[in-house]
Amino acid sequence: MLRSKPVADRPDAASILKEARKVLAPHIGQTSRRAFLRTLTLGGVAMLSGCSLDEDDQVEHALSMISRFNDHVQGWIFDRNALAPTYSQSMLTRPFPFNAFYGVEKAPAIDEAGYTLEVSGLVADKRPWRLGELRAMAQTDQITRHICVEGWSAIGHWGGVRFSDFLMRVGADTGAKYVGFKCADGYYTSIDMPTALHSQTLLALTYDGQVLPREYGFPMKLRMPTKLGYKNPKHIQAIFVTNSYPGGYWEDQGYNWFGGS
Ligand SMILES: Nc1nc2c(c(=O)[nH]1)N[C@H]1C(S)=C(S)[C@@H](COP(=O)(O)O)O[C@H]1N2
Ligand SMILES: [Mo]
Repeated sequence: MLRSKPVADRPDAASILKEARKVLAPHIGQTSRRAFLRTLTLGGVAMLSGCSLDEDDQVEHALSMISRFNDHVQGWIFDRNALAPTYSQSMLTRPFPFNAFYGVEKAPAIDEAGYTLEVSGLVADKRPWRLGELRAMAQTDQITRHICVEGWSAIGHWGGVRFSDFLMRVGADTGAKYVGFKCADGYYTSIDMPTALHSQTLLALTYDGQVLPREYGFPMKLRMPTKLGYKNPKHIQAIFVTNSYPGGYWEDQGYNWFGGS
């Protein structure tokens, strides 16, 4: 049996609760979120997870269980027909902020001539795509708010192909659980199928009416106003449909997987 660590080494109650609140924070209703997080106690964390919280790894385990639980709750209350707010042109944030796990000078410079988008997994048509073929599909655009967990948000204008149109075109199994993304900079993430099919989920090819600039994800990014910033992959190279949980760059480091905003 594991022996408890000396009391001094144990994670303290305040930091466990702080972490638990962080894990639970990406939740939908603002009001219920505040009320729930305010009343969250150590006993509550232990009860949600069935862990006694007297070892670091138990705390980790508890938090990851809460996060998985939170994914289910968010998936369950996600409404495919509820639209995220849209804004007018005059409300655009200028300049739109850049963010990545590296500085802007390191953003990958992708050459359009050599670029193809790979499509794999549970799809009927695995043929790679050229950018021109995506530009030839019906285009739509939207002005929505991007919210980053690092504490900033910005209103931006993205245009491109409705992702549900793309999934239909490649004959995706829309009964599958996940759509995963691999990016040119090594970033990766994955989303739930209901969000993939949401009408505001765009395979974005433009920013503010221009070809998507390098720093915002050329040649394409997935733009979802219903999800936090880290769920929106830039520089997409490969898209796959799967029933095996693909995780993500930040998600594998403890960020909540569903990541609703
Ligand atoms: N390929 C890739 N996509 C990414 C990231 C990244 O580092 N690499 N960072 C994510 C995070 S945390 C944010 S907030 C947004 C930032 O997008 P922006 O540069 O258009 O503001 O991209 C997301 N998608
Ligand atoms: Mo972010």
